[in-house]
Amino acid sequence: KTNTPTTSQGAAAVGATVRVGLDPAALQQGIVDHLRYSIGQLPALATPAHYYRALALAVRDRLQDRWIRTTETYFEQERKLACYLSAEFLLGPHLANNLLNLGLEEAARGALAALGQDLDTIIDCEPEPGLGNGGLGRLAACYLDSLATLAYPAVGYGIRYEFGIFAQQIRDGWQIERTDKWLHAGNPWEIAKPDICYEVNWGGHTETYADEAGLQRVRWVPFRVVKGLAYDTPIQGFGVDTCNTLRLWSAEAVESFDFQAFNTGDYFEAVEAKLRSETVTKVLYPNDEPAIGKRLRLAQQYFFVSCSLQDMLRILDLAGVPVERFAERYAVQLNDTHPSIGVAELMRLLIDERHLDWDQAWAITVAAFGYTNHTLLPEALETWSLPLFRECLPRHLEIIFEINRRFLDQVRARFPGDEARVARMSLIGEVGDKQVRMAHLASVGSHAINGVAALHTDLLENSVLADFHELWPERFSNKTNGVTPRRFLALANPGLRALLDRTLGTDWLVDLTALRRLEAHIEDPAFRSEWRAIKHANKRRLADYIATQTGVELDPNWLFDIQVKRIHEYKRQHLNLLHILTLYRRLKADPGLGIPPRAFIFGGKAAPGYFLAKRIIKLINAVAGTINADPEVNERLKVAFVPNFNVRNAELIYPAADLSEQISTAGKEASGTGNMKFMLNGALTIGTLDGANVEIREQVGDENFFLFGLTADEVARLQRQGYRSADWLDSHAELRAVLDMIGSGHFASGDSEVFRPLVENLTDSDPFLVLADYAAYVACQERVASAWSDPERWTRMAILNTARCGRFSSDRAIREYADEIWGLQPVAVSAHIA
Ligand code: 6GP
Repeated sequence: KTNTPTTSQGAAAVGATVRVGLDPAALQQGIVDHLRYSIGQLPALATPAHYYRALALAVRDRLQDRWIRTTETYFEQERKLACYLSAEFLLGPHLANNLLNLGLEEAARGALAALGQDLDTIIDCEPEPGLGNGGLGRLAACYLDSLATLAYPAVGYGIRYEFGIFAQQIRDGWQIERTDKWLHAGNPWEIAKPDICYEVNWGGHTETYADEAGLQRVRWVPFRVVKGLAYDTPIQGFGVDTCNTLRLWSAEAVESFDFQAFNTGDYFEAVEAKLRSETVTKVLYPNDEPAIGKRLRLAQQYFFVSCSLQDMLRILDLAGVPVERFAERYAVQLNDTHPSIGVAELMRLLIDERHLDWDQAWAITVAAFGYTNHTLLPEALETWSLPLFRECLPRHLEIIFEINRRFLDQVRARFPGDEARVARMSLIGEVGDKQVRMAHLASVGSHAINGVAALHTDLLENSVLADFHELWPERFSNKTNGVTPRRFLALANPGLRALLDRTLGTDWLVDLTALRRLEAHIEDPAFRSEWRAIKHANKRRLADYIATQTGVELDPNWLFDIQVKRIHEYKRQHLNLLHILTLYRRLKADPGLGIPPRAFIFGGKAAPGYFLAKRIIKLINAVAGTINADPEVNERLKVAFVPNFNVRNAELIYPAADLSEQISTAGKEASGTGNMKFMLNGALTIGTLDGANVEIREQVGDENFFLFGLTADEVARLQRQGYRSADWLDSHAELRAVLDMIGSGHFASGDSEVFRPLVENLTDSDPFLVLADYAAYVACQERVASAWSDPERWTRMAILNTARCGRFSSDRAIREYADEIWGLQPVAVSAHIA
């Protein structure tokens, strides 16, 4: 494969050449036309934002034939389709990615230049579709990119949130949340499909009735009905004609319901009911763990899953395929438990609406669904209180009870007399208030269950889902995460891309293992110096961005030590801080201390209600304020917090890193994907044996990875024995001094209250064993410093990181899902119309 896409001429008409031509002149005409006919803007008054929309529309025109042809091909060829159900898709900006995938970058640059515009400025005008929180949502986006690039027939199904993840501002060191109005100026990438819409019930009760044949059936009489409307976004593969669909559902009130209220004259009640319906897709929940008991969250989950399953059934009907063959035509993947209500919903649709019998419906359901787990944190395992669930989804609760009854019979038959096991495995938790356990529903209803890194799958099989693994070992497998090299290398790091293209050719873009061939150049000093120059330029670019965002000036010659990810205790941004403060104290005591200058860069959002995470952000900023202003240390240490970490600035951050911080408590980070993005861009990792770090280290070699800390087993053992953080304090005077310094108000103008909860959390309980890993971490950072002092050695290690990251392509991961879970074959799409 090459990265030159075929020229597509959807319609044979001459006009189409102008409309969708890929040369700069045709593209320029497209931009001018859209500026005039779609946007209605005088060229003389057009701002870059207008040009952005005009270019986006012109690019969408050029996707359109491929998009339609892809849909048509899938329909004609009657092949299996993967349906990726996810409450989150953290896509990031589309424009640059689509230009790359269509091979249109140079044409766009030329067309805009002819119009007196600069492509990079135009690209920066795109508001980012941030329809996700972090790892799970971004993984879904990488998987869509790989599915299209590898020509797999696939649809992403999700929610068209009107407000995506909040925009983070830093004020006085604290995180402030601002609503993300990403749709404010319209969204040129989506196409509304108002004729693709479904009704979704909510609340009410069920009743039985006899059908024409006299059979007893169940009818759901809802309290409320909401309509779901499809909005489609093209997902263009790289260098191929495949252009898949991301279908997001938006909630709308059902007219007939308004009319009832209008007729009874209650105008305001009617309008309020309409507003209530439409709040379902208003906003993304900004937590990376469930918002306990939030009815609206359950409504969102059920809403998008029901629309998606009804859509699959409609398409099956259109194709004339009997519903009995559902699982031959669809592989439905549950991205964590958020869509797991789908198991009960498909059963309801098949039994109540299509009148299949239970056994047949169940066989179809289990054959169709697969479940990916993304976390072991107990607080992140979704449950719904039984009374709430019954009130919202009465029919589903009946179905879940019946699934459970049959399932527990199976458990009892297999493990007679083991009622403790039955209680542990039940879909209904009875500890305290009764709850529906969504991970159990997903596990029972899926033929395949997977974790997202080798260690995580192992822990899943031996802890959270151990009983299920014992019952059905064949259902379990590992699918280590991956990331797309198109966005996170080609787009994010144009300097490195050019070097790779020149050195290796371009096949690395679709076969990341080709980067192995870089190893042949590692002993070439000219190559290494080119490598360093690229990294230096990337660091300059990030330093400029940070200076404009925060006022902090960083020197690209310093070691860039970066931790970007959601702020969470288990990810241990505070362990990183303890190291910084250790250096700070050492420098204050001995200004001549020989440590290499380092810039510590942080970024990440905290869930708005996560008290300690928000204090960690405040502490990072407070430490930054003190250190950056102190001439005794600021020639060796600087600290910066990049506000509003998102996909766009991530693309500036990963390529600029020398050191990647992956320092979670072992056993807590399911995989991590940021770790892979850093590696791809030649950063070295300092990390624990957690998540995919384990596999990264295997790939790159022990000698090229800075390992420290307790293993998952050691963590578990310590916690079983009763971990006492005080033990670690007593044995370490430097640690004690650092904590005292934080507690004293040294970084808070003498205010000893603001960081007290953080310090007490560590000294009193330390649930994530920060203190236990502190000494090993500081020692490991000394090894980092000494490696850094030898630039040639460091560069060799950096090159090896890029060279050996092939396994972490989302292309590899998607092939594994397709082969081992979905039974999915690629389908070549050709946009040529004869
Ligand atoms: C995340 C995990 O925390 C991260 O380790 C993993 O790389 C990522 O999923 C993709 O698999 N989990 C979530 O974001 C989440 O919300 C429920 O889990």
